[in-house]
Amino acid sequence: MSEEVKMEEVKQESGEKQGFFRRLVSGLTKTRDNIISGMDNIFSGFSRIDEEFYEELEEVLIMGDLGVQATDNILEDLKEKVRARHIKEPSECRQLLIDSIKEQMDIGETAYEFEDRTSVVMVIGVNGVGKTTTIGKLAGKLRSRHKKVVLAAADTFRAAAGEQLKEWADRAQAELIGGQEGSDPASVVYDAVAAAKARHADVLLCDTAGRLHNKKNLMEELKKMNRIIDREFPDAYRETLVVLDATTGQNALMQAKEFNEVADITGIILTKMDGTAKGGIAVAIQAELGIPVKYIGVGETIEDLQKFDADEFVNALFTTEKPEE
Ligand SMILES: Nc1nc2c(ncn2[C@@H]2O[C@H](COP(=O)(O)OP(=O)(O)O)[C@@H](O)[C@H]2O)c(=O)[nH]1
Ligand SMILES: [Mg+2]
Repeated sequence: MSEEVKMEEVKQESGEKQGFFRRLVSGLTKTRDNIISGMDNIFSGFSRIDEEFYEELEEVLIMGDLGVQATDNILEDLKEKVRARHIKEPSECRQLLIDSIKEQMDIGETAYEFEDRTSVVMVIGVNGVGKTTTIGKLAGKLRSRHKKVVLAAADTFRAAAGEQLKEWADRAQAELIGGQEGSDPASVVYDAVAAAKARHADVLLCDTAGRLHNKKNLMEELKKMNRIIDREFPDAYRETLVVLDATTGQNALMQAKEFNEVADITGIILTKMDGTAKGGIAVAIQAELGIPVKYIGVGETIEDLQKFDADEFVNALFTTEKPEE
């Protein structure tokens, strides 16, 4: 890669980072207002650290959609730190709490390995969560890094789904492999794998139909698609991402659990983080399932997909700085 291209990438990454923080700060306004005002009331309202103090904190964290599991872990960790460091002032707990949430959210270095390997990415999730949109955004992101991308329109349930993906493919300048409405999604995946191999594509992204109401069907369909990829493309690096709509809060957590039962999920994409009051769900999902949140959607355009950065996320959740927009 030339120096120029490298510089361009670095610039893009750091610009992306600033944008990420700004959008998060504005997107998380409602969540933050709920959590922070609740917390700051506690930090200023209590003169000592006692059971009641912890109980109030617990309530605020659960109300903020962080979930029971994450809240328990965070409070255990906080209590431990308070004990070990002989902390007496409630206000000193603020930073400890932030650190503890960051520790909860930290994901490994390997989370984005697929972006730089020859890989097949299955994208699953219920209807309307943003699968097709996210695939379009992800394709755009990969294309801007000069990756060759093929999209499989394996949601053959509705004709509109294929057309929608076609628009995204054109926008991102990726190749699309589709099938007739009602055709077998596995055969679309088969064709897409053949195309990806023939064109030496870097990444194959598979859009799927979002039917969770019949678990057995869904499981069979996913298995069939996975078998084809295993057989036809054994060397490909594999990724199965579940897309969840952050605005649905605890429902998103339930969906993640159900999909986790039928597929080997390697990551989560949380969409609609712009303007949701339930951003805390990112913490809950990661704590309860141990599956990393890899990207978040913060709007409807091709630029509106960001890598999930736990540090930035927690900072945005607790910042007192006002969004510029
Ligand atoms: N505000 C916002 N809307 C989104 C986001 N991601 C998807 N959407 C919208 O959600 C709706 C459903 O998206 P779609 O990709 O068709 O969902 P699918 O059924 O899972 O494929 C569309 O109107 C998208 O524009 C996001 O991050 N933010
Ligand atoms: Mg779709």
